[in-house]
Order: sequence, then structure tokens, then C-alpha cells
Amino acid sequence: MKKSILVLASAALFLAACNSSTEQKSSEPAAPAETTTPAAAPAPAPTEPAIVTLNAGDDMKYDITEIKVKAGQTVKLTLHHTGKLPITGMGHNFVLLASGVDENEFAQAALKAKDTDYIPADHADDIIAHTKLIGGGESTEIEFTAPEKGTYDYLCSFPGHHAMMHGKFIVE
Ligand SMILES: [Cu+2]
Repeated sequence: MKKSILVLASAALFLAACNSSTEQKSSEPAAPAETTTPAAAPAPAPTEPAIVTLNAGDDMKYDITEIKVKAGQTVKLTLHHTGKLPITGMGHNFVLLASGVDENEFAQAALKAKDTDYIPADHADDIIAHTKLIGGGESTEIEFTAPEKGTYDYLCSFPGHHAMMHGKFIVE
């Protein structure tokens, strides 16, 4: 009886040893892969400017509704009015709103700012950058620095246009 217990015990020990050795083998991590990519360092602000060309015609639409740039990047944005209608009937601009600004509320305020081409002076803090208002056949260019990472709204603040003329300005 004693002998058989001993045999069992040693068998158990042997099994345990076997198990642990195979377990160790299977759980042993594979040879560490060569790390070819260096640890990610914060990217410096890009030195190349982002060139953005936005077209809008008499159909009251921007041709681009998503613009992507990098944080801190210089943005050179050109707005072309490809239509024929005059500024009084079909004026277009580009207004980039600050983070968290409600597009509808801003557009409402812009309605009352006819004297300043629908850029409401009392909402200056809501605006990161904007072009002047232009009519058919005209172009205008602005340059500004992209804000911090995030998604921002842009719109045309001419009365009645923003529902059709708006887009996302994505800073990566
Ligand atoms: Cu417009």
C-alpha cells in the first residue's frame, strides 16, 4: 500500500514536472521581434503648408465638405465662386468656427450682420478664420494656422446658405 502510494506520488510529481515544463515551453514568448519603428515621438508641426481649394457656385454648394490638415499647419485656403450670380443674391464665404460653437446659432447671428458681410462682430471669438464674401466669378484667399487636433465646422454665413454650404474641418 505504502509503495503504491509512493509510486503514485512520484508519478504525480513526474507528471507535474512534465506539465510545468511543457507549459513553460508553450508560454515562453517567441523571440522578441525586431523593433524597426522607433518609439513614437510627438510629430513636429509640419512645415509644408496645406493648400486647400474650395469651389462654390450658383448651386449653393461647396465642392468639398471635408478638409483635413495637421495641427499647427499653415493653411492656405482659396475660395472660388464658380457661379455668375452677384454677391447680393448669391454671396459666398468660408467661416471656420471654433470648437463647440453651435453652427445654427452662429448662422442666426450672422443673418443680422449684413453691414459686415454676415460676419457678426460680436461673435469674433467663435471664428478661427474666415474669408471675405465674394460674388460670381470672384476668388479670395486666406492664410491661417490650423488649430489643435479636433473636428471643426465651416460654413457659408450668407443668409440661408449654411444648411447647404457647410463641412467638416478635421485637424489631425
Ligand atoms: Cu454661400
